[in-house]
This record gives sequence, structure tokens and C-alpha cells, in this order.
Amino acid sequence: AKHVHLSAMSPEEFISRIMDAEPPEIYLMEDLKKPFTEASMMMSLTNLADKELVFMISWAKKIPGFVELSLADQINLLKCCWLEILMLGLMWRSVDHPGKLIFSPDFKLNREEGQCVEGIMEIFDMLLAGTSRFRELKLQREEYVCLKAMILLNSNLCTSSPQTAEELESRNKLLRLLDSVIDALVWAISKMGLTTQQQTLRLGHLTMLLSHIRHVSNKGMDHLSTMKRKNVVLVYDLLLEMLDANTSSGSSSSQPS
Ligand code: AOE
Repeated sequence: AKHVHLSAMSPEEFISRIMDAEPPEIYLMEDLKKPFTEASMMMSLTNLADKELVFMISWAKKIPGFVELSLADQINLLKCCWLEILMLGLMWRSVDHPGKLIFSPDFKLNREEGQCVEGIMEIFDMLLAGTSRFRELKLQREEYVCLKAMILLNSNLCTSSPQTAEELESRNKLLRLLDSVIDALVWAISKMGLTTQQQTLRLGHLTMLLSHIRHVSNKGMDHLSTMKRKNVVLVYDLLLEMLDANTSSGSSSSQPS
């Protein structure tokens, strides 16, 4: 079932493909010297994000149809949503650990530990609130993978205005891809043995959580750029340069600066 065209793929097949695309568990592999300082905590968080972003690119490429989009669209989508994707992943890992943020199996923080970084507790609280909401809803793995793909494919829709024929074609592919993900999510919800009305409500509740995630991501971006102004976040590897070298424009609009 490797080369099935998107339009010929059942929601079930689509979900199984995006489940296979899931990144592995990522370990930080540092000896965390507690108590944290502002610099050491930000450094560990940044190191973790660096590793996760590498896997995020391979994850995106495994979503059926993603690599058929124009390169410009692929890059813009990832640029717009990388922090939202990281945050949804974090919420998913933390869902069974009330009050804790499971950044990785070897890097878990509770909200009080956020005290050492100025402004971070506010973000932690919003992340914990989203996590609690997913816990209340008993988010299923199938739903989680669909939501993550939805964030990626939806991140750019309202800001891109296609000019050329090529851009238009890529945008149409993007819209069809988004349809497939919505179909997949609807199918996943329909497997849960709910009434039709309950299924509709669940779809509404799950998609409304995406607006909370977008909000937290915007707040997190602001926070990251104030940290960078204070020089707390040091240069994050060569990752950014590597990514920028692959772009046609060489711009990085969502890079906190
Ligand atoms: C959330 C989830 C997660 O798994 C890891 C992290 C680590 C840092 C956390 C963040 C999080 C939650 C919000 C926090 C933030 C630190 C401060 C903020 C707590 O309040 C994020 C560390 C980010 C490090 C910066 C990495 C730069 C990436 C640039 C990306 C980019 O511009 N492009 C083009 C890359 C696109 C790649 C796919």
C-alpha cells in the first residue's frame, strides 16, 4: 500500500500511514544539574527542540501527499507550525501525568520548576491547561495523529495567496490533503461507539483545542524572542542554517528575533 494515490486511500489507510510516520521517543541524554538555572533550563529545552525538529521534517515527509506539494509550500508550512507541533506532542506525552510536562522520558518538569525562567510559568500553565483538556476528552492516539497533521496542513492556509499556476496547483493539492485528514479524523471518531450527535460534538471540541494551541504557540514565540534578546537562548546548532540553505528565499520568518 506504499504508492496508493491520495484519492484512492481510505481513511483507515490514511491513518495507518500517519501512525507509521510518528517520530520515535526522543531522549535528551544530558545529566540535568538540578537545581536549574535560567540558562541551563533554556539550554536543555533548546537542545531537545533541536533534536525533535530533525525528526519533524522526516515526519512531515511521510504524510501521504506532503512531498507532492511545492517545496515553497512544504517549507512555509513547517515554518509556521513547528512550535504548535512540538506543543501538541508535549501535551500528548504529558496527558497521563497531571501537573507535569513530559518534555522527554528523561526531562520532566512541573510548573514550579518553571520559576527559574522569567515568563515561562505562564506558558507552562497554558500547556498544562491544554493537556488537562485532552485528558478530559480522553484523546485517542488516532485522533492525536490526525490533529497533528491538521496543524501542519492548516497553518498556512489563511496567509498564502497563490499567484502562479504552480502555486495554485500546490494549494489545491493542499486543500485535498486537508480534506483527507478531516475524513480520517471523522473516521477515527466514528470508531468510538458514540451517537452521531456525540461524534459531531467531539469533532468540534477537538478542533477548538487547536485554536488554544495556536494561541500558546504565539505566546511561546514571544517568550522565546524575549529570551533571545536577553541572550539566554544561544545559537541552536547548525539546524537553522541547514534548513535555510534548503529554502529558495533563505528567509526564516518564524525564527524568533
Ligand atoms: C515545547 C515542546 C517541546 O517538545 C519542546 C519545547 C522546547 C522549547 C519550549 C517549548 C517546547 C514550549 C514553550 C517554551 C519553549 C522554551 C520557552 C517557551 C517553554 O516558553 C522550545 C525551544 C525552541 C528552541 C528554538 C529552536 C529554533 C527553531 C527555529 C525553527 C525555524 O525557524 N524553522 C524554519 C524550522 C522549521 C523546522 C521544521
